[in-house]
Amino acid sequence: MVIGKKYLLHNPTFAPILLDTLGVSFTSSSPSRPEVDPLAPQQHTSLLSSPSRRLGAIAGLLSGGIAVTIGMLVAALGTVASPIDAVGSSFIDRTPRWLKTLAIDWFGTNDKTALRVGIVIVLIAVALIAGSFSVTSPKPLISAIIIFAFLGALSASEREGSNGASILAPIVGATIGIASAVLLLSMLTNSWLAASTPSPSRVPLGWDRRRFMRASAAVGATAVTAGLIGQSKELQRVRSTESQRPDSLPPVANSLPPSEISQDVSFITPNSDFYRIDTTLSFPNVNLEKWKLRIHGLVDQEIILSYADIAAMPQVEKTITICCVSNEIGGPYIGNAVWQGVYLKDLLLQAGVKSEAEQVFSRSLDGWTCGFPIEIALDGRDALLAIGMNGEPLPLAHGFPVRLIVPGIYGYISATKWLSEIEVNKWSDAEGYWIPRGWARDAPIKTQSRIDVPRSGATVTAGQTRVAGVAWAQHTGIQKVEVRINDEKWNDALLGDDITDDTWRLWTFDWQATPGTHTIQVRATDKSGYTQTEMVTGVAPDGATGWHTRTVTVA
Ligand SMILES: Nc1nc2c(c(=O)[nH]1)N[C@H]1C(S)=C(S)[C@@H](COP(=O)(O)O)O[C@H]1N2
Ligand SMILES: [Mo]
Repeated sequence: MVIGKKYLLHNPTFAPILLDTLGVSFTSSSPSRPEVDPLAPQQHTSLLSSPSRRLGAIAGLLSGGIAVTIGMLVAALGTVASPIDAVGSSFIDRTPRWLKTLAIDWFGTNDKTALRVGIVIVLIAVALIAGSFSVTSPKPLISAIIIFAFLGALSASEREGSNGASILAPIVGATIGIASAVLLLSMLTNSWLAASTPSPSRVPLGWDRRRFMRASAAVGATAVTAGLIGQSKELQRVRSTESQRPDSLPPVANSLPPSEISQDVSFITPNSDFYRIDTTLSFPNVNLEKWKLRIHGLVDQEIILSYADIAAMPQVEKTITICCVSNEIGGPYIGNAVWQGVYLKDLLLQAGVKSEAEQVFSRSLDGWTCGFPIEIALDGRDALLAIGMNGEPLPLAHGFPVRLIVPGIYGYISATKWLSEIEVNKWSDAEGYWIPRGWARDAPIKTQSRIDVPRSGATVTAGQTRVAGVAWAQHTGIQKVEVRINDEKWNDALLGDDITDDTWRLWTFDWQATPGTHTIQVRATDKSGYTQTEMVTGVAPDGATGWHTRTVTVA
């Protein structure tokens, strides 16, 4: 683009050809334009309108860019989400179910990066177009900047934890953006006027052009600098949250047996490999000293706990497999970890749950909410207020300082990360984040199984071949796993240790592989006697069903 810009500036006659080459056409010019005096009255409009639009687009890009990066900088200084992330979060909140499912299908856990990239592409496109239409009057570009600033401020105002800086960021950004737009466009208009006034000397045009370029460079450099400072402030913010994580966890009362070792599939999912699903674009601010968990609502007495209070309570360690309702058959959004913390039930009993209570409704520092039946919290299962994951304090991505872990129900109704509040209430009092978005209110985890080995796309050599994977039916337990090849008879797989009913079970099956293409299928039977249905359903509204099938080629 820089080359294009220079080229256009120095060769106005050639501009339409270049624009055509770039696929941008503002004039109906033909490449074989006859040699004419470029300043002849009947020619100069068509000749010069193209390059000036191009320059307008550059002015649009630069002033839009500086508006965004100054907005990012102000937001970072105020330790709030950047205007882009605020708009992104508002977009996430309004994403219809089909689009959310599509985004996860296409981009997986990169869906947030995809969203950010999408927003930036829209901004760039609008800036270029608005700029190109602003050569004669800056109104289109100024309007576009104001509209986006308004969107940014509106989105920021609906974010949990937003403050003055959230609203100030898009306003300051827009002000600088508009000033830059006016500055650059006025120079463009001047150069345009200079160019269209036949003059024996081209000096005024050259002078204006150089000024425009210098001003553009200054705006561009300021934008990049602001962006870089904003980015480093944001990294600093995340690091400062990270630095509040204690070095170690308080000791636990129970100790778990060493976990099963398998070459094929890991029983415990390391934190670095653990799936991450949430609606958060940037980690919420955590101030560990000030952090308080409030347990209130339909209880006899409200409880307020600090992190130190929770850490001082008797600690338990439980191995629990959690999974996401958006996990397709065979999908990766499931993980098994050793969670450390305190029993949720103890705290609820301490608060005294009133008989009319129906729902344990929780809220996070980023404003996300969910709720599950009070019976599940009280029926004796290992529902935890967790502070540790696999021997270390909860990582930021997994909910530091405190999260909920409830065996047997999907994460979207139970596993609140960055927990801030638990309210015991009635179903009619509040709905969790995903419920009005079309997901089921009650969502026990469905019995499922997955083939992990042979990995998809792996080349298998004929002979004895290890087929392996995991099967889960949290809080019911896995009783049997069967494997079949090419729709033949089902064979019992060998099951790994039955640690508790709340974890997945590893399984293996030794297969005499013969050359050719084969399908491998798996199905699990849980301890209630239920065998996974063959019927394939999608993830919405309460989890996918069907048998995981993998096709392999044996050489
Ligand atoms: N604050 C917050 N907590 C949340 C979510 C969220 O979007 N925000 N997503 C939930 C969902 S849908 C799942 S499946 C689990 C995932 O936990 P993980 O990211 O630690 O694997 O967290 C739950 N807790
Ligand atoms: Mo989820």
